[in-house]
Amino acid sequence: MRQTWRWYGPNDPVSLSDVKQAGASGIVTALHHIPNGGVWPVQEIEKRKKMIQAEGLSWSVVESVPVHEAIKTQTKGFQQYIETYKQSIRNLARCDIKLICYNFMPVLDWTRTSLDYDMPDGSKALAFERDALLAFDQHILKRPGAEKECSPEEISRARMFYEAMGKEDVAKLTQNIIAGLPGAEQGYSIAHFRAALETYKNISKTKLQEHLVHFLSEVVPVAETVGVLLCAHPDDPPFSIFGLPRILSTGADYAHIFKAVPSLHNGITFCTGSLGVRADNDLEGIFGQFSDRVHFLHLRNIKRVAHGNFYEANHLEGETDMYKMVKLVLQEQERRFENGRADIHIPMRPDHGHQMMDDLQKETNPGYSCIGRLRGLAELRGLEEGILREWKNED
Ligand code: DNO
Repeated sequence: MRQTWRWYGPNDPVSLSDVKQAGASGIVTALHHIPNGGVWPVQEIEKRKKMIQAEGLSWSVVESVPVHEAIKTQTKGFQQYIETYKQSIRNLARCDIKLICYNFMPVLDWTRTSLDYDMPDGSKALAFERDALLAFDQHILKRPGAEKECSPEEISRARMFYEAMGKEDVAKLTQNIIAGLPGAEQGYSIAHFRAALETYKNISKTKLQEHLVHFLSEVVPVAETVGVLLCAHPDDPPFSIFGLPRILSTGADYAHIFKAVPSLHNGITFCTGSLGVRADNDLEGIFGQFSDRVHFLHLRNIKRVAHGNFYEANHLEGETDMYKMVKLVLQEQERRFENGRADIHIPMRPDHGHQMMDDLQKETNPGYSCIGRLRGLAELRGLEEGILREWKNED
């Protein structure tokens, strides 16, 4: 696997030199200063690329070129935003950057309710608690109809959760959910968030799927022409929140878009953490089904707890059997080698490490502190090495 690391650009408290010391060789980044919907200019891409190369690293994956909300809702100007997206793909290809990750989650990118969940070893993790989300939805946001989507038990649990909160807890939960986690293109105020949810009032799951398929049928041919691989990140969490439709949460969801746009340039960012939240997602099965179009890997782990809650576990712990997963990835790489494919080494990155050790005292991007990911990367690298060495010995 190609060992990569997400870097948020020159303002990231984790420097490129830190990344190099962690042992990664590839950088996963984006031009976060270009507003969503704007073309990524060649000059800006080149500038960032040079900065990365100056440290002896290379820009392996773009995460993400964001998809504008107008494209997801097919509202005013969406066709123009699709054209803009195509131009960014062409510009990236001109700079020889050929792997682009994106997501198609309505309104919010990834969502957590707690960013400092206490682990028994003293480190802090990210977590999602359903009662907290419902308490926010029903009592802070006061979304009309929110209660209709819940069972009476859930309604009373959400009320109890809300009633136990102080003013500061309310502010913190609100901030965690709508202010925008690292990598999210947008943060919201309550009023702004309500308005954004309204734009999905008439968008069913089927409609949103149609919008994604339309987007893909436009951009994938361009990607194919210039040799770019696109890879869709799963919904995180992989179920509906705030009554919004979700269309990339299961194997069946991915099968739908691959059937509609079969090109291998239409691929998947295989995120074991996002997909793993659902007990009904058979990760090894889904990987097997789409292995030839897995262009990028997020190898993190989560632990499911009661009531649809989860926290982010250490990379080798949690629900995903990382040993089996990495073995499947390495088998896929062998297949690619045998088939003469150019993209043999699939880029992978550790993800959402715990905040631990010195990082507990520092201002860090939630999920993206240095030491926790360093641990994750080291564990994954060791696992890969062990599997490969064992295979060699068997020969
Ligand atoms: C969170 C990330 C996501 C991801 C985007 C891809 O840590 O996995 O923000 O980058 O959803 O577009």
